[in-house]
This record gives sequence, C-alpha cells and structure tokens, in this order.
Amino acid sequence: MGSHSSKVPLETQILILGLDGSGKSTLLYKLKYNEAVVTVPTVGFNVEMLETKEKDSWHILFFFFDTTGALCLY
Ligand SMILES: Nc1nc2c(ncn2[C@@H]2O[C@H](COP(=O)(O)OP(=O)(O)O)[C@@H](O)[C@H]2O)c(=O)[nH]1
Ligand SMILES: [Mg+2]
Repeated sequence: MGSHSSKVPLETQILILGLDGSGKSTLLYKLKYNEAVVTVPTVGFNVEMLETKEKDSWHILFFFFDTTGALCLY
C-alpha cells in the first residue's frame, strides 16, 4: 500500500477577496510562514503556493490568489 503522499498531488486554487487593508495578505503569510509579516499594498495580485507536508496525509497544493481590494473582475 502506497502512502497518500506518493500520489500525484491534488491542486486547488483559492481566491482571497476583501477590502484594501482588511488583512488578506497578513492572513496568507501567517498561514504560509506562521508569523506576522509586514505587508505592502498589493498591486494586482500575488500568487502563493502552500503545500501539505505531513507524512501519510494527502498531498495538496494550494494556490492562493491574493488580490488588491480594488481588483476589477471583468
Ligand atoms: N490589529 C490588526 N491589524 C491587522 C490584522 N491583520 C492585518 N492587520 C494590519 O492591517 C494592515 C493591512 O493588512 P494587509 O494584510 O496588508 O491587508 P490587505 O490589503 O487586505 O492585504 C497591516 O498594517 C496589518 O499589519 C489583525 O488581525 N489585527
Ligand atoms: Mg494585500
């Protein structure tokens, strides 16, 4: 029996939306680095990848699209 982590990773994309200055980037970097990072206003959007690392757990790649609050979606 192979472990979950030997399988092709699952991938998912997550769009982070909210008003400017509402803490979107702070939340993302807390998730990624487990610390409070000093942020600068996002221009357009950033993409950050997070990956599950625990042995024998599902191997999942999360792609977070961290947007500016003024993002125009059309
Ligand atoms: N007091 C407080 N300030 C926060 C919190 N989250 C973010 N901030 C601050 O709010 C400001 C804007 O955060 P940022 O993550 O850049 O917001 P974004 O524009 O939504 O990405 C920064 O100065 C952060 O330090 C929080 O939970 N509490
Ligand atoms: Mg931001």
